[in-house]
Amino acid sequence: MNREIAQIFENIADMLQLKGENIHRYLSYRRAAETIRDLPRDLRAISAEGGLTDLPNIGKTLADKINEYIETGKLEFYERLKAEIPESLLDIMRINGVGPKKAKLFWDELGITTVAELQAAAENNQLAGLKGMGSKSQQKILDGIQALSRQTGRTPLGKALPAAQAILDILLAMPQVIKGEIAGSIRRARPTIGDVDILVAVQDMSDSAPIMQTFVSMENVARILGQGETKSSVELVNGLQVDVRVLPLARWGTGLQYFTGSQAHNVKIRQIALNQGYSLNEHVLSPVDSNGDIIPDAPKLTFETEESLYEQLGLSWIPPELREDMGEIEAAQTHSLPHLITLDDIQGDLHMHTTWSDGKLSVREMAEAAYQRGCKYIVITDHSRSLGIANGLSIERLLAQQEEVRRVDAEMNGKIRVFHGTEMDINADGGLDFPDEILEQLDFVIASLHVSLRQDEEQITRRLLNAIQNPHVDLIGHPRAQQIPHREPVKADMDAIFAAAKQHNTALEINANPIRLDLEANYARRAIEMGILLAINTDAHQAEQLDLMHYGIRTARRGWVTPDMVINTWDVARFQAWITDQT
Ligand code: DGT
Ligand code: CA
Ligand code: CA
Ligand code: ZN
Repeated sequence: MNREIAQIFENIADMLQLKGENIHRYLSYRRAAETIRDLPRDLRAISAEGGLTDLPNIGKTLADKINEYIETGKLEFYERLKAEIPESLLDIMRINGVGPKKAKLFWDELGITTVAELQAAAENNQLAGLKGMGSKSQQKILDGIQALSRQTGRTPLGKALPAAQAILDILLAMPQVIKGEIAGSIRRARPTIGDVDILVAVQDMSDSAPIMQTFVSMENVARILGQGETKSSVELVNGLQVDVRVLPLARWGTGLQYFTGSQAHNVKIRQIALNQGYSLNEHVLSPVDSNGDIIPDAPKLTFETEESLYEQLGLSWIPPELREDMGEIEAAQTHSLPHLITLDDIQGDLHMHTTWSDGKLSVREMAEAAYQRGCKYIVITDHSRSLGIANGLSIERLLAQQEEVRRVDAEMNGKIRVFHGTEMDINADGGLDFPDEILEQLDFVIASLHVSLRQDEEQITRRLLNAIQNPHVDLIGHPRAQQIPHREPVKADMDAIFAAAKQHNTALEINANPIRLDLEANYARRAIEMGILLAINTDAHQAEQLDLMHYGIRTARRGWVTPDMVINTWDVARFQAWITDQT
């Protein structure tokens, strides 16, 4: 109880400071938070004795607030503040080099409410021109964000994968390199990455030295951690560690299998090999005797491909995203692995923003960009009215937008279909941001949580259930509302949510933006096992973000998702029939 209240007072102090309130006002909350944090006794006991106002830094007003929280589990004042100020701004304030004044400046000037948005703005050089800012202070903020993510120790897949690909491309361009692959947790598409593992194959190990020299001489290398014939490691200037391994082509299969992991998967694979009379390491399969000792003169088996290695062990080749010892080995033994979704299966994208709310392109430009990427249909889903910071649409603007969407749909002349929807906020009290008579005029309705994400499990669950049960809501957007790596998922009763989604035929999103990847794989897997439909969407705010779809696909594959369960793999006729059916 003490810790909870101290945290709330701390947040209130930050929010008041952000609002530019009088220093005495917010300091009184901050000092009270400190007092409470250091208290040796539970506030409830002190309150019961009527002793709250005897505590240092706590007067009548704050004592009343403490009592309110003890009695109701809530603080009206705090709830009001949260409705006014996005909580995610507090994370921004806490970045080294930001603070409340700048957080407010970025919010006012650029509508920035999350660390990820701040990072994007800094990377696009949007902060440097603001009042009191410059390119130096902009860089300092980027460093602060970097430091924050280093604290978690893991790098988001969305950062690690492009960095790894750029290095691999440099190596693949070398004449000595026959082929190469990103291995490790990136290949398995974990949402966060410890370090980058890259493998390259050569005809002969004498080709290794120039490859390693090129690798450690890259301009973004901050430190060389090791340089050898088979393995070199560096730390990049952004803090990411990269291991490159060189192996002979003849042993590519065993090497790639081993360094893809996961460790748990490999342990079980080695046991299967042992049961068949072989010892498996990253190089070869070696015949063993009945004691499990390697038979010295027996010929060793090498594998140029993973497929041939798995086949030797009696297994189907296992897609890397499944290699977590979550049942994939048993399924490979009976050759009953699922037929996983691929990027090619995707025909539509059901979640994107335009200049009507916080996107960068017009409806027409979005349609063109999606068409160029091979999309057969899209839904325009701008934010709804209560999300003022994202320039959410009033009912009037929503209806005006519908006319524009209809016009663009006609202009595109069947090359791509353009549907009209909304990404409607699920408000803090659980209410939906548009009334039913408006929703029923839309082709497709997404409902999403954006505010009051730190509510307790019961409140969050009630909000989600309320949206799922509404007959006009087709999809819950990023259901867990996490942001990688800074923001934890909301607390919610996922069993209840899945049961309701099943009952009401409401689909759940896998949001493909690598900051979200939400639903996470394990929940996606449970959802499809229950027969709940999914949609994998980019949530693009600009053209390039339409290219993020593959992250959603990777996440879906980690969740054993097959194409038939994903509504935007359907052709436009089937999709249209489904949304019409949904009322
Ligand atoms: P990370 O880097 O923490 O995101 O996760 P991974 O899976 O990339 O782990 P990493 O970089 O330590 O090693 C890459 C792969 O190499 C790992 O998935 C499995 C394999 N591996 C590394 N060390 C061991 C080990 O001691 N035993 C086994 N069985 N496999 C290992
Ligand atoms: Ca790794
Ligand atoms: Ca590694
Ligand atoms: Zn969105």
